Amino acid sequence: MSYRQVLAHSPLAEQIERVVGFGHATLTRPVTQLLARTDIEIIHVGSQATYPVPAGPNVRFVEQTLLSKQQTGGAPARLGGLETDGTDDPAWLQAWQDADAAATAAIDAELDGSTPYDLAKAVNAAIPPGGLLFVGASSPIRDLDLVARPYVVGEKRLIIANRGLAGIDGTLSTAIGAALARESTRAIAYVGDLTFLHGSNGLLIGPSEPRPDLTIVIASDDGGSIFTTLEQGAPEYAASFERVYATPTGADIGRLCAGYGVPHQVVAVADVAQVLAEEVSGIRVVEVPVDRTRRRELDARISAAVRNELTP
Ligand SMILES: Cc1ncc(C[n+]2csc(CCOP(=O)(O)OP(=O)(O)O)c2C)c(N)n1
Ligand SMILES: [Mg+2]
Repeated sequence: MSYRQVLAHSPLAEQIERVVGFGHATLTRPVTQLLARTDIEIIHVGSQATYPVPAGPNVRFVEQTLLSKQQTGGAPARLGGLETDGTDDPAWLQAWQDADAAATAAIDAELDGSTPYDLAKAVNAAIPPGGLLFVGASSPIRDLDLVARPYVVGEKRLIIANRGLAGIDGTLSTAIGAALARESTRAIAYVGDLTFLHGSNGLLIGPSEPRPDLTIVIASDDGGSIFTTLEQGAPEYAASFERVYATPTGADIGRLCAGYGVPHQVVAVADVAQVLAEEVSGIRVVEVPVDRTRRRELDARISAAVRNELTP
């Protein structure tokens, strides 16, 4: 969903009067910036520990347990202001849905079928009802967040990630454990190359241990692409960027997989959908080369296109 682009570029954002938040929102800056505002009412189900910025006096924390009580039919609790007065204005929801549709179309028009966002779209579309998607930190989860299309409610896909402090460690082991617990031949782990390399020893599974059916999709750009989109990716730091932030490894992922006896193939973004539609037995690795050098420019183009589309 393009909500982060809509929040950043639509005049609708200025009309927000109240925010009700759940969970620990750390994924995108427009959301963090919204939660840092002090001129609107904010209700957060949780505490400062799950609030991504120091809460201002306009933030009210509500305990999760108060909500559960009401769901289970216990004594009606005052939910710290979560109640609404009167009926909702349907035009408000419609305006956001229209903005999302316009932004999504503008984003799609910037994608040429080979970008990391095209890969995220293919992964998103490959999860069938009942399937599992485990998403790695860094760019994959943000790319997916931007281009994922809503699924039909009730179809019960499980999409999970390790968040916490967004570590790239232990990701493969978590994904393998999750796939063991939720059997499906369409279990997919979608991770960056450094995330894969960091946790690659999770591929070492003893001969008498169970192995899940799991496809590990690697967005393979030889380094950390997320940093190209942040402050340190600015042209003035280019001289030290590769060594300090991108940290390319030159690792041969195919040979690494061979050492673990795990099948590996290199697949172009355009062919990912077809490969992910295959029935899978055991663990396999699908390495998808993507370009990180044009990512900063691509993100700038996407933002400009959405701004252009949503600015009256
Ligand atoms: C354990 C750990 N070490 C270091 C980091 C800092 N870090 C955040 S993103 C990232 C790069 C990840 O690269 P990759 O998995 O290839 O994803 P990309 O952004 O390239 O798609 C690093 C090193 C971290 N999050 N966790
Ligand atoms: Mg990478």
